[in-house]
Amino acid sequence: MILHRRKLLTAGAGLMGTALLSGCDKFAGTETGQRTLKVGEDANQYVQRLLMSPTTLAREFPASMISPWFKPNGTIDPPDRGYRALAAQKFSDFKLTVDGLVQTPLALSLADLRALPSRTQITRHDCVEGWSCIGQWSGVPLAEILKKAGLKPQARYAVFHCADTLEFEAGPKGGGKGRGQGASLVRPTHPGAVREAYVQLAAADDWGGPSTATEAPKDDWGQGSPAPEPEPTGIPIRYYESIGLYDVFNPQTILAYDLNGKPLPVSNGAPLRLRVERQLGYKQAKYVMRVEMVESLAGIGQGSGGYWEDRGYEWYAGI
Ligand SMILES: Nc1nc2c(c(=O)[nH]1)N[C@H]1C(S)=C(S)[C@@H](COP(=O)(O)O)O[C@H]1N2
Ligand SMILES: [Mo]
Repeated sequence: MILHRRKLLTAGAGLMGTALLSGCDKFAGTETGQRTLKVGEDANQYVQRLLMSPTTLAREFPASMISPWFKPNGTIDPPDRGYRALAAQKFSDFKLTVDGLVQTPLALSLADLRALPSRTQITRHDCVEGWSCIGQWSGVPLAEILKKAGLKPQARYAVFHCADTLEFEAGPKGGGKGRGQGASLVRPTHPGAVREAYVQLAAADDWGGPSTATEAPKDDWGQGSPAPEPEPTGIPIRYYESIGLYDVFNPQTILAYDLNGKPLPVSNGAPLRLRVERQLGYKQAKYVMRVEMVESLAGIGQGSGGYWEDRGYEWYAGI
């Protein structure tokens, strides 16, 4: 196991060395690019911890190496009504919820977040599907937000609840018709298939509702929505991710609001997305609405710590 991981690290180092990566480059064919399932997870995490201290940073790049275009992947335009209403107002009503095992739950506007200490970093994003992009991210270190909220001693993980629904689970009344059932036909099988699933859903009916919506329906982003939307007969399954305290306190772990010096585009996760730079692309949760501190991941989603983790991907996606 450890030898296997060492090979991976060597492959990764070689990749870094060769690369004057000017655009979004393929790294499919490397073992890192193809690693998807839980194989070797323990060894992976073990070696990471052994070789690197908690504050070891991912490589940062000069501005000259920023990719001209940062390829968006997965959800690129959340159809959820609540999100569209926020986007229509340029996120002026957006509030990041910080709750769970904290002393003081918070609701932070973008202005609040921008007033906190910030960090800017130029890093390489590696998607598990075999492409990389270099981008400059600015945002607030997660540690700063949690300093403000105060952790309770039992807190072990940060869970990031996102705005975008990827599929519907049939609800209690989901036996006959409705999108709850149809959605299972277009359930994405891998991150890049999310867009395709949306196109099929959009063709099927008015999923997401009119984009002209001006009023956000009440939505607590994961605390047990009383009125699931946009699907009335199915339970929306939204993207989520999680990291351990080890990564929570890494200085490069930020909630980013700017990409390449400009407010994050919707396609890259506006208004706020996670950057946890020593892990693969799917950990970089976009459209983050809520950070929940928990003691265990057992009660969240299907219990593996993320939407793709619940479908077989590694929780610790170290690169
Ligand atoms: N909310 C949300 N976050 C997400 C995804 C998604 O579909 N929804 N896709 C993930 C994947 S697989 C990747 S590679 C990156 C893509 O980020 P980008 O669109 O800025 O390139 O976002 C990750 N975070
Ligand atoms: Mo990805």
